[in-house]
Amino acid sequence: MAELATCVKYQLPVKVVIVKNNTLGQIKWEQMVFLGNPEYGCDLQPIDFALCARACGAAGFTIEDPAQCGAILDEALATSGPAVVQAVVDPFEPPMPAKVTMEQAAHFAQSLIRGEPNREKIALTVLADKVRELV
Ligand SMILES: Cc1ncc(C[n+]2csc(CCOP(=O)(O)OP(=O)(O)O)c2C)c(N)n1
Ligand SMILES: [Mg+2]
Repeated sequence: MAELATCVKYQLPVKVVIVKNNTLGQIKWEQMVFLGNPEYGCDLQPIDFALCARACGAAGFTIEDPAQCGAILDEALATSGPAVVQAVVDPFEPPMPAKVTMEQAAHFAQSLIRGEPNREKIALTVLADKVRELV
C-alpha cells in the first residue's frame, strides 16, 4: 500500500488486481493437501482494499458478482492514474493441482477428518464443483 501513495504522487497508471479471499490461501491448502493437517494460522484480518486505495487518492473498485467482472475491469483499466480492484473470491474453493495424486487426495481427506475448522463449507464447495463439472 505504501507504493500506492507513490503511484498517486506521480500519477503512474499502475493497475492492481487483488484476489481477495481473506486468507493465505496457498499456505492453507499446502497444510491440508501436502501435510494432511487442518489449516492453522492462515486467516487474514479482512481489509477493504478499495477503501484503502481511495484513502490514498487512487481509484478503488470491488468485484463481488462474477457477472460484473468484465465491466468493472474495463472501468478500472480506463482510469488514467493508479487503480486497485479487489475481486472477492470463495476462500473455501480448493486450488487442487490439475492432476491430483492418491497421496494428495488422502492428505486432503485426512485434514478434514483431523478437524479442519471449515470442513463442512469445503466439502460443500467440492461437491458443488463436481456437480457443475457434470451438468
Ligand atoms: C516474501 C514471501 N513470503 C512468504 C512467501 C510464502 N508464501 C507463498 S504463498 C503465500 C500466501 C499468499 O497468500 P495470498 O497473497 O493471500 O494469496 P492466496 O494464496 O490466498 O491466493 C505465502 C506466505 C512467499 N512466497 N514470499
Ligand atoms: Mg489470499
